[in-house]
Amino acid sequence: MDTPLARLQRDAIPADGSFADHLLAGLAKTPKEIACKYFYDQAGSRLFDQICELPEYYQTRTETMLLKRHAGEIAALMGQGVEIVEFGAGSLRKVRILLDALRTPRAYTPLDISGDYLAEVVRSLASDYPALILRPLVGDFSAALDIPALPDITRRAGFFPGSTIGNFRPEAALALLRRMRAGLNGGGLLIGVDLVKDPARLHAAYNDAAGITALFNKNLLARANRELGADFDLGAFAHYAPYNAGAQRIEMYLVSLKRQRITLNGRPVDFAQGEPVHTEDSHKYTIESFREMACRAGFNPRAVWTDEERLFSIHWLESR
Ligand code: AVI
Repeated sequence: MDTPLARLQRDAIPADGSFADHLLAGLAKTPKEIACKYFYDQAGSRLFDQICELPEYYQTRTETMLLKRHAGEIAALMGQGVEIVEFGAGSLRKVRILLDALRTPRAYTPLDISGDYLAEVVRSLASDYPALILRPLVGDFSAALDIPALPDITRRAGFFPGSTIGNFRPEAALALLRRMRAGLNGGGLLIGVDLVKDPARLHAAYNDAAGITALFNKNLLARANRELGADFDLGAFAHYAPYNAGAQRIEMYLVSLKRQRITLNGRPVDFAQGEPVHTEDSHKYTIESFREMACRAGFNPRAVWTDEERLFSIHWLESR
């Protein structure tokens, strides 16, 4: 029998038409922008999975290696009989490493905006971990994270891998960490954070030779064509992803290669030649700058694990 999906917040699921409204509002701004959460429809999620396998995209394999290498230590810090709350639930492979190392976790609560995705996650875990309480929650972690306690489970540990924290501006990242801390009821947080490094290495990770990141970026326009009957010519926009060393972040844009007018939901939108549309930021931290932000969010940073090249880090933060 399928595990029922509960909603964490009322209105957690975006209303139909919200992509159209947000797109029109974002393209009416100067400079133009499209929120990065719209990358992840089915096609975009598939492209993101391909990104994670790219030779240039060191993040996923480094984080996975670190989780495997330190799984025993992480399990000891999380403790027996814990409920793991995963924010985003996008990385089943990663949570399985934790579940296997913990041996006796009591419950797994994946929180995700996509009910379809959650249903799939739960189906695939239920048979492999029959004793585990699975409690999928449809929710938006940009809203309050008031997660009800499960009967008889007192320990909670958060899991937020993949350096998704980097896709939030520093003030929003701080607010998110604070909300997570509140939602964990005194439990700790295991979080993956991509590190500041040679700009050439960062540049390559977002400008791969196979052009998959470009397709991922342009999927925003392809999605508008599919869902909203827009008429974007994907060949008339360029993927542009420079590293801004001052702000320590990759910035992603779609740049209009010519003066053009497109039609979106029956409305015209004009682009000048060379006009950028901002689509994503991916902030990088030093171990120290991230620990400092975690302190400001009310955590005590404890263990941190990194690889020999210091490409990526995983932090265990305890609630203060
Ligand atoms: C999901 N997030 C952490 C990815 C990143 O690296 O910022 C999204 C991504 N954008 C382009 N490549 C990957």
